[in-house]
Amino acid sequence: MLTRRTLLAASCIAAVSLFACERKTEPAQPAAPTAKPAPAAPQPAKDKKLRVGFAQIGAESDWRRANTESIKAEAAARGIDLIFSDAQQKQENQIKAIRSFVQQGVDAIAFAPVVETGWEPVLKEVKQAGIPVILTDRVVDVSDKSLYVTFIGADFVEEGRRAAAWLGKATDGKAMVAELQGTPGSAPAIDRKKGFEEGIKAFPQIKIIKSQSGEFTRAKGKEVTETFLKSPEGKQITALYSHNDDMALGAIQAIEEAGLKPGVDIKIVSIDGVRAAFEAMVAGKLNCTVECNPLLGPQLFDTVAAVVAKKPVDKRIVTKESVFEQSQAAEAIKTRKY
Ligand code: GYE
Repeated sequence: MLTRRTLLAASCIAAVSLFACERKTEPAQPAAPTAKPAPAAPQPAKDKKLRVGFAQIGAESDWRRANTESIKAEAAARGIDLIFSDAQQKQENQIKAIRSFVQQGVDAIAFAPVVETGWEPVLKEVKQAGIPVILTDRVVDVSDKSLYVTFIGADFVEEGRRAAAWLGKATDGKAMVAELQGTPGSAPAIDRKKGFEEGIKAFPQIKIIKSQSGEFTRAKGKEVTETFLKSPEGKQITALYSHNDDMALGAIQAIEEAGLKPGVDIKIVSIDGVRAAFEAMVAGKLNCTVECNPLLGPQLFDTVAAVVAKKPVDKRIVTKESVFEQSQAAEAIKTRKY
């Protein structure tokens, strides 16, 4: 016959965490066979394992993979029950995931919105369910700002300005630029374009002569650069501004295949600061990367803890970042964490 203790032990094995296991064994006092089971004592809130739903965009770039890794590792380190969903670049998949988090009654929902618009209906549902929403990496464009608690992420406009400032300095204010944009409608694509255009105003002889989306991926970055180079204006291109490193790495391949020297014939500046970009700088093929930090896990879960504890948090949490040039790459690569 199965004793109560055996049953508890079995449920412990099934339980995901050791923590949950320890809690379940606590009331396992030898009970008289005739005694009614004691009503479960209400668990103090602090003992409850936090459940957080995270709706990720996908795995389009090294940046994104580092971001996912940071979130998963931090949740595991803190004993948080993370329900992670990968939307494969589709807003509708993110919306579905968010709705399923609501059904599962999570304590908080976090997500990186693939595009800026179209979030009101689902965010209203989440608000009605009383679940706090934390945006990471990208922001949403909603008129009612109470639909989310805070947005943790970089200042993309500033990143674009930094790329422009570097290019102005490196080219003596003269360049014919081809631009690789990120995912259409996404906050980083919109803002990095805006910041760069703003920044080059200080250099009247810097002109954007080609601009198209490479969807933040290496493959698309390569493909679009090939068409840039083959176009009638192709020969005039002296610089490439890419909204992320992955597209720049694809562009480097296209430039080499066209018989040109990336980093020399065409100066390249991109954004993110992933390890592969540092390697390309060490090889002399990329000139500059503007850092954008993907390691948002610790900040995200600090914020979740504060929000769940009903402590006030800032509406906007900006991550700190710098700019790396080719000459700094060999040294800086030693301490890169992504
Ligand atoms: O720059 C790009 C990624 O939203 C900041 O998304 C992020 C961007 C990042 O795919 O590589």
